[in-house]
Amino acid sequence: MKKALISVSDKTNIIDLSIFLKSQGYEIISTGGTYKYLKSNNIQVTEISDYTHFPEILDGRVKTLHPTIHGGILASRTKEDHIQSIHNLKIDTIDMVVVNLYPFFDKLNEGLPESEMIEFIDIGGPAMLRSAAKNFHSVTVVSQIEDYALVIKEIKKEGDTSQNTRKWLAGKVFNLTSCYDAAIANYLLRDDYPHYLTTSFEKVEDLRYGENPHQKAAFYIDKTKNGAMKDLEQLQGKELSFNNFRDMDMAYKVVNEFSETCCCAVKHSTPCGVALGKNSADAYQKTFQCDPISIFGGIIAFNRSVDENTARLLVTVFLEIVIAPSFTGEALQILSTKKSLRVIKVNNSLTDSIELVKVDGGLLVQDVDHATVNDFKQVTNTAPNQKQLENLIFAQKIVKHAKSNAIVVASELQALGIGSGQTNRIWAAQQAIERAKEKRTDNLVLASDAFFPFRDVVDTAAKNGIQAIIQPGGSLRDKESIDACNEYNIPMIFTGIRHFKH
Ligand code: 93A
Repeated sequence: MKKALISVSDKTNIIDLSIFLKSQGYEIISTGGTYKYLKSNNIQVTEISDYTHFPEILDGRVKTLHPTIHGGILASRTKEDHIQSIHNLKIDTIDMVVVNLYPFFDKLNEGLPESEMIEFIDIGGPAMLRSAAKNFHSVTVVSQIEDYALVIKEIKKEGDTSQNTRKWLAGKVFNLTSCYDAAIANYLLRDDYPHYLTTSFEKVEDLRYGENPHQKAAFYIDKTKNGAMKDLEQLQGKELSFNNFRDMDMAYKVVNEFSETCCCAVKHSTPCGVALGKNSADAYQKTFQCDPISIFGGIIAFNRSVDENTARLLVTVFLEIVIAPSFTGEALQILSTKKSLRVIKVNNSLTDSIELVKVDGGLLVQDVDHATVNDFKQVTNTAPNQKQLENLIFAQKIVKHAKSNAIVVASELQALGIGSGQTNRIWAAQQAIERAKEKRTDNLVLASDAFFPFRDVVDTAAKNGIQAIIQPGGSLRDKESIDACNEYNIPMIFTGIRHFKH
């Protein structure tokens, strides 16, 4: 008689699977809770303690950790001596293991005390899953509810699961258990060792392709916590691509720098327009003006609801994505006229405290650049006035998100020129100033992601009417730049915080 061991925390659909297995002649063995549940649903089932002749002990901490169970799962059906050994010990082979682990992942966001969290660390479940997965040549292992249907379908059709399916299910087990262990490790180390990272990501979907069509790609989510990109709701439009995810992430991070109403346009992972406004429509218009060319096919993010007026403006341009925390009904109706436009609602705030950079054969881990300027030093004879100061801080928050070397020129809480990704600072400054001046020439301020190695940026800024400068400072030649500012009577402030982004 074939045997299935069923031990599930989440009992969803387990009745259907059990009824099916019974109809196929399986004997079902179950742990306490699962046993009671199946029994109360009139399914004939053997209790684990009757099967092992050993009671569940330590409040269930030890229920399936028994040689009768693991011997029955792990014995190789093709090895004579394995079969002889278990026969001598009166151990029967187990053909299927259906386990759904203690819900450690789900409990992570409930803020339980550590003593309670520890009880959600499943030991026996992963042990059975791993045993069964190792022996996938002979054993079917089911670790996810969504796979019940596949198993039922194959057994119905062929009398058993196929070798390919068993291998796939086994692979998924090790993906799950490594993820599960990583979540536990990250939980225990979270406060004192935040960089002692164990990755705990689960693949949620294959993407059509990666950065380019010949590159395969997929999207993974962090199993250990919530996050903005993890909790997206696509309200309309084409499937999200690899580049879409990256750009959305960046655009959403920019608008989240501000408590005021903000809009950001991103193209090729680079902000090409950012502005604060009286409302979303106003912020969008100002964002659009920064670079009416690059915004074509761009990603637009808001930190406020998108309303009817904003939607009317958005549909006049070809855009890839609009992402926002909410949309009014009227806005959605207007946006729906653009069939392929992806409209994305974000249901979660940004949560990451660390970020990862893959290098060949390794991984770099660092804190997210959450630094904000709340302390700055006036280094010139004159200080920026209040309006200049507001614009300097605005520009400085944007320059943080532009690839280095980066310079942002802004006015009226609107980015007018974003020079980024340049290998020397003066080029970035020239780009930013040139673009800004196409739009306006008064009240311009300039922000730099890193210090000025020479006075050339100040000279160029002065020539082009820049009225105030913000930068980290820290160069050996800071004095040259400060002297230059004083010559031109341009107020400059130092933040002491560099924002390289590579
Ligand atoms: O406490 S355990 O780590 N020790 C075990 O021996 C064991 N065996 C199965 N947890 C164990 N399980 C888990 O119990 C399973 O992974 C499943 O999540 C749960 C099902 O328990 P019940 O059937 O009593 O509801």
